[in-house]
Amino acid sequence: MTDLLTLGETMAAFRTTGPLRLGGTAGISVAGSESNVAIGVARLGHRAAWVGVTGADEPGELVRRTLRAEGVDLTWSRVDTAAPTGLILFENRVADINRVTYHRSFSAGSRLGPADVTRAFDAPGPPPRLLHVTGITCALGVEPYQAVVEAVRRARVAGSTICLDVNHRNRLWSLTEAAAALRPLLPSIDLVIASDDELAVLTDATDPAPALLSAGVTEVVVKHGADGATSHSATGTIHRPARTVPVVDTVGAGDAFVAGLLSGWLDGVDASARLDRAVTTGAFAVASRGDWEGLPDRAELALLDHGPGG
Ligand code: CKP
Ligand code: MG
Repeated sequence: MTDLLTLGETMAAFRTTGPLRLGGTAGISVAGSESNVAIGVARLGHRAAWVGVTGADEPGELVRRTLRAEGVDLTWSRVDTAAPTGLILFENRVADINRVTYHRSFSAGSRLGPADVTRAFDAPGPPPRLLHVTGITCALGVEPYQAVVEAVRRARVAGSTICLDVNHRNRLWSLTEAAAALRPLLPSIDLVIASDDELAVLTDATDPAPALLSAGVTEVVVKHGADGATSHSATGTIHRPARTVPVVDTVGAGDAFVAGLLSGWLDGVDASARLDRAVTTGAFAVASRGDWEGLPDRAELALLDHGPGG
């Protein structure tokens, strides 16, 4: 049985230590919000599956090999011979500030469509316990958006819990476009995750969390960056401060947070313990270079409480 099913685009990632125009060396890895979450959840011992498309090329092999090595199920992913795997460049400028550039137009990843999702949901066996979708996949084009719509529809019918991370990306679409695409999904969403500034994508209300709860969402989790996170639900509001760690690389921190939160959900712990785990996994990502490389396994979760000496 799959605990968490997610879908999206994963790219080969090049991390430089300075401006690319100066040449030099780059670290090569993979990046993609949804697969970051799948990796985070898999490291914590849950069964995670990623639905996505890669090109028949070396970057695509890197993506597939990395996800497989991290224990992510690729049964419903596929290779498309007609388009290349997308690339993402992280050029380190100063301290933890990166310039991010996508090379993902017409990529294989953007050829994800509803048929990919149908194959996943038609597979024998119980449906996934959780479906996780993000605004990034919706922003990739009509077909990827339809894939998300279909995944949400099928998950609803199957009784899976559905999580939406707004994950707004200005480089991919405008706030208005994001609002038009994501708001119609809301009646089917159980758990919304957004940073403060992303809530306007989902509602025009001056007090967004209560408005989303009245629209039928069960829990709204708002990330405040260095100021922690807040969970809003019918049972009340819970706040957790961020954990204090040295800031090395903030990219991927949102996904790490989501992985911790969803892992807590899969374990059946309460909202307060879910938030504790989310700020902990988020802190691991902030304190390590790379989107997902520093994410903890089960035993490491307590490291920030006790330090390496235990
Ligand atoms: O919101 P986060 O910083 O956690 O997301 C980072 C990911 O998918 C990163 O892996 C990148 O590839 C992306 O978001 C993206 O498409 O921007
Ligand atoms: Mg994010």
